[in-house]
Amino acid sequence: MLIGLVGKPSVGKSTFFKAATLAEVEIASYPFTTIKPNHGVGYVKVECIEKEFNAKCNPQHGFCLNGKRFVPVDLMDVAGLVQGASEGKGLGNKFLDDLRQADVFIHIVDASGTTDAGGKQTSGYDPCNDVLFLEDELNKWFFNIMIKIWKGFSRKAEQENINFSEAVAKQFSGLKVNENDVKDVLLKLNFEKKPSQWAEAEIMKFSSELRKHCKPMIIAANKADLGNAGENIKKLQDRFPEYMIYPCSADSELALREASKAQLIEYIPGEEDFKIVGKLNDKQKGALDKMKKDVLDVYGGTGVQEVLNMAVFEFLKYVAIFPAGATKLSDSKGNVLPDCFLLPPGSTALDFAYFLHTDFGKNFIKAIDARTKKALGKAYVLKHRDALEIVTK
Ligand SMILES: Nc1nc2c(ncn2[C@@H]2O[C@H](COP(=O)(O)OP(=O)(O)OP(=O)(O)O)[C@@H](O)[C@H]2O)c(=O)[nH]1
Ligand SMILES: [Mg+2]
Repeated sequence: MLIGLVGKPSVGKSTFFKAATLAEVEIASYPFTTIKPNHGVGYVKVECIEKEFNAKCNPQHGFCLNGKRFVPVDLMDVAGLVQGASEGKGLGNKFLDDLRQADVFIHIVDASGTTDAGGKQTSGYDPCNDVLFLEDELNKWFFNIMIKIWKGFSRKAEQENINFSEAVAKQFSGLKVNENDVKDVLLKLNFEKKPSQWAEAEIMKFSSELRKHCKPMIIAANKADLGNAGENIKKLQDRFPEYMIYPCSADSELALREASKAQLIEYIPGEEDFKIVGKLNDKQKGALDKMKKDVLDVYGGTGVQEVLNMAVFEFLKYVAIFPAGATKLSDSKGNVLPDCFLLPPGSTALDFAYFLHTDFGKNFIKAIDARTKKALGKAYVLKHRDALEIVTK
């Protein structure tokens, strides 16, 4: 699973990325601070199952704080996109290319309205424009890739009687397009003409729908700590009811995580409060008080963790699964509940076995629910926070 952070310049993509990963990346108030993409590991937060088993887990990936398990997800922060990027404006197509492998986008917008379309400082900018332009650019990006080869490609598929959805998926596999995505889109559009007869408008419609399907997007309304953000967030939510829109303050999350790393405060990402444990000077104390009053008390958290969780669990509907022996929770090295994995919705016990190891899949006999000790067949559909043992031949 790869989450791409996208948006126009200076909205706080790198700040969000740094807050989520604590990787050292450049952050600045001028546009195009980021040029080369940043890759890092962030975490989604899951209620750990350790308590139910009266145990203390030792995660081998991620970590567990106060019963909250943080499960790794890959994040990518790219250069800012500007209008016309698909035609080469700004930094052009290069970083659209960087986004090819993303499964989902978090579109970071500046909800405070203090950056213009090019990422320069301004006031009173309507963040609704950001949503419209980004959709447009992403759609054109898919369209430009399709249009180049469409005539020849569609004619060949028809002449040779090749399954069209499969052919499109193959051709665009670099964009993580799969056959079912194409089938769903074709069904939805229900065009009468054969693909080789489609006019540009139809190819555009098809490209846009496919983009929406393959690169779905949620919106992080960032800089929620600043002046007009509250009003703008409401405006965004009213104007775009089809989107999940969540307020956040990446800057606050970064400050809290850094203060926590420096052992000045105890803070669990995503919580609405923190505890002072170190010696703070007046400036640090003032900054933390302000954050508490302007962000945590208003929004119930900084929103960064919530946005990541929303993308993975509410939007993509992934489930977190703990491999766990029915009689023993630890692995061969004595690590208790060492792993927690994210699987796509609808995954079965057999999918989970294959996910763990091809041999587990091939030799699958049954799964056992570690809570109830009940046996589950290969078609069992995994539920969020299941704890399962796979029994093999
Ligand atoms: N007040 C406030 N400022 C923020 C927030 N997030 C980011 N900023 C500031 O916004 C400016 C731009 O942040 P970056 O993270 O560099 O933005 P970016 O989207 O990565 O920009 P490019 O790499 O140029 O596309 C910096 O001055 C940040 O400190 C926030 O939540 N609140
Ligand atoms: Mg950046």
